Amino acid sequence: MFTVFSDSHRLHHGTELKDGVLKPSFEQPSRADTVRDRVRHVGLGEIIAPRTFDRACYVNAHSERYVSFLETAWSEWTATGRTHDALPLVWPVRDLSNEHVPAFIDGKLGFFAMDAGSPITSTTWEAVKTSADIALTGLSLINEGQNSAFALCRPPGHHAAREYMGGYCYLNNAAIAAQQAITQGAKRVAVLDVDFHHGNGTQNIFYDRHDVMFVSLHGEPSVSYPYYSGFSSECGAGAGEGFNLNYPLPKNTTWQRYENALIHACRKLKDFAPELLVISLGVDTFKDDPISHFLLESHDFFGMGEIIATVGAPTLFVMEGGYMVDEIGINAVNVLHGYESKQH
Ligand code: OKP
Ligand code: ZN
Repeated sequence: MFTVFSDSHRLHHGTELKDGVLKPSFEQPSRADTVRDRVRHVGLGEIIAPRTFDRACYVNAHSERYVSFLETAWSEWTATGRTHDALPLVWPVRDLSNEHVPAFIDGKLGFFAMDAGSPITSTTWEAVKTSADIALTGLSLINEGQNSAFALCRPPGHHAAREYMGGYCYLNNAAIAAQQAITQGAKRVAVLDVDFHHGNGTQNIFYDRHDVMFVSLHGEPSVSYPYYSGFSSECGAGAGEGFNLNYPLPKNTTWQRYENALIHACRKLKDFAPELLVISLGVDTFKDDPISHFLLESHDFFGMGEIIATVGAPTLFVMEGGYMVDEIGINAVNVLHGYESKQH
């Protein structure tokens, strides 16, 4: 399997509030390098650089005004004399107005963000754009005849919705690739999200769509980030009703329980018969992940890949979360090896 990777991810490294103190984010540059090193070490396949894509590919999944915000946020922030990471501090919750986009950057930051977890620095946009291009390049490989590809994206994307960033995410790499496949003529595309956290952004982008099915396994929102989405009652809207499927699972979920849910999810996906399957591949379901609450072991990730293969569709793996432990490389590549073990 080809891996698409770029050193440009290192252009993004920011801060986050931890227990009320601003510290380096859990979402560190070393993450992607650790996974790349593992890909090399086991000889998964060639590692190639991303191609560049038109801005229109991002605007297909996000709104024009949101992409413009991401492009200019840093210069608007520094024009006010500030030099540290741009972070939102106020949000238009419930009865406050969502009608007017503020003109001032501090208002825009809250308007276009779900939390303070996605800092913007001078070089964030360059890294973000390249991360989306990595996913789009992975899709191109599949269009050119590969059965699967690994888009080693960083920063991740699945919390980024049509009009907001959050949870370390800016552009939704998986959604941009899924939408690009539809734009190119695919009739049915599915996104399966196995990151510990609910992919609220991907759900948001495709919620009213019947051509893109979204399925997610994640920590129960009542006790796990992002707290306000990922409930099993969220089934899609309008024409999209029945094409959004959530599997919230309790804290301390082990492989046995996870496997049952995943087999169920993959049967639903197989029934949908997608022409392309996009996997939001977070490996923060690992037992030692510092911000998550499942108990998967490294070898369980091989089983995850085997089950994903039962959907029987060309598969684009898009890297999402997985933090701070060396095993993220082993775990991500175990999924890919598990998948490949079922191909002939
Ligand atoms: C991104 B991805 C932990 C705070 C959690 C945001 C988590 C984003 C996860 N103390 N903040 O889905 O892995
Ligand atoms: Zn996650």
